[in-house]
Amino acid sequence: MSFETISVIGLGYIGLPTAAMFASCKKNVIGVDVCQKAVETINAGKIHIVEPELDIVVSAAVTEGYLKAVLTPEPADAFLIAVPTPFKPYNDGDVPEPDLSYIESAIKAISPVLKKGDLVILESTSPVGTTEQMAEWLAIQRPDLSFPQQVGESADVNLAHCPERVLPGKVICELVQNDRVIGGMSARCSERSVELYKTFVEGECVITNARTAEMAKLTENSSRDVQIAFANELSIICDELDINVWELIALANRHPRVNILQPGPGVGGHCIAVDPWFIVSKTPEEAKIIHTARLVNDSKPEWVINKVKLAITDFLQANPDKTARDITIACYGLAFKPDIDDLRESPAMGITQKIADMHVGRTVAIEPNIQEIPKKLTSVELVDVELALVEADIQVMLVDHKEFKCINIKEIKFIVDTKGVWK
Ligand code: SAJ
Repeated sequence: MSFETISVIGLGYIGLPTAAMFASCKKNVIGVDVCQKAVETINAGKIHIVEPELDIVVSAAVTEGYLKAVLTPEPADAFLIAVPTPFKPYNDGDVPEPDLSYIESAIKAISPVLKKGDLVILESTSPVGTTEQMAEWLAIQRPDLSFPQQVGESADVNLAHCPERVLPGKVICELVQNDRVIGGMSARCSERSVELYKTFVEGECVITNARTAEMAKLTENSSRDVQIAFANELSIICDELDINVWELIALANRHPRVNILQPGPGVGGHCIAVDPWFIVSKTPEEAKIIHTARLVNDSKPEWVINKVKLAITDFLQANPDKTARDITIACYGLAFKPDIDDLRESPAMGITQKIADMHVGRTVAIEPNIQEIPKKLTSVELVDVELALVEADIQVMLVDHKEFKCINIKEIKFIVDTKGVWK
């Protein structure tokens, strides 16, 4: 059975590009989102998120009539679920627990329009066991249909987990070129999912089971988190031992089998700082390194703030005629990583706000990728590099944007450089 109509539930950073890619291959795509504004924006051929090239693909898909957005699901041959999997509210020090309520709502929303022969794919990053849970929810909603956990290969509806793995900023290119992990609940579920993705995926579609596919995605991001934690721990050790950590890592990486990542002010974004907790919350006794890496990376912003406090003390010792009120602190970069405008879950944002809260003098931020200071950042002015270099007494490097790499800081004495840009 071929896929003529494809529905994508959740039109965010992953769902919208995925919907647009199917539509660009002349499939009829029905995008579903609970946000009326997003639906209207997409139907006008525009986009509500920032991602290079996405505007062109969406505009063409809507104009040619292959993509439409709606609030309520309509019948389709395949449903891809790309909704958020955040944490439930938790207290400091507790292990965050995943909140699957968006997936449950999506399942309940598609249930009435589901029919024999349909394929349902979970794309959202999810704890191990979620695809099986999804199958149970569907079976409760639609007792008239059969599912793989009940009858295996002969199920009326096929189910699979196929995690997205694209890098924000390179989504369109990576959607096409990356290999895909396809975890079907039966061999038939996997085969049909491969057939669907082969519409636009040029990478290899590698088949496994649903649980392994879920764990594969969590493992990829946990691996990166653990490696960044190693680099962050090295940066703290080297600071103590008066060693330049960037020189050290460059030297160690000359070994043919060593590849250490880069330290920074902490780990941001929606994925790497989140997904490892899905492993830790399932297997708290066993996931020791993964848990510790999270704690190491989460504690780095506090370490940076302490460095800024030391820089203030050093400045006042060197300038006894001045008080803290006279000091201007410049924070370079607010985004969660270089050369993007995405401020979500950014350690640089948190650090800048904490500096502004603790410091009695002026705090300025330099972020070449945004036009105005975000509303949630209070008592911080947005300035350009030139002004910061002239007026600030302490320079705090938080994000290695390309614009910052050519700054000449030879004359500047009071620096906290978390990215090794001014090493
Ligand atoms: N970071 C460092 N040091 C490094 C590399 C990164 O401190 O050497 C920091 C960044 O500054 C940033 C954070 O880590 O704050 C995350 O950035 P990232 O570029 O590592 O990853 P994301 O969150 O943009 O995207 C990741 C990707 N996963 C991997 O590279 C394993 C992407 O492929 C996933 O699709 C995405 O998570 C996701 O959706 O899960």
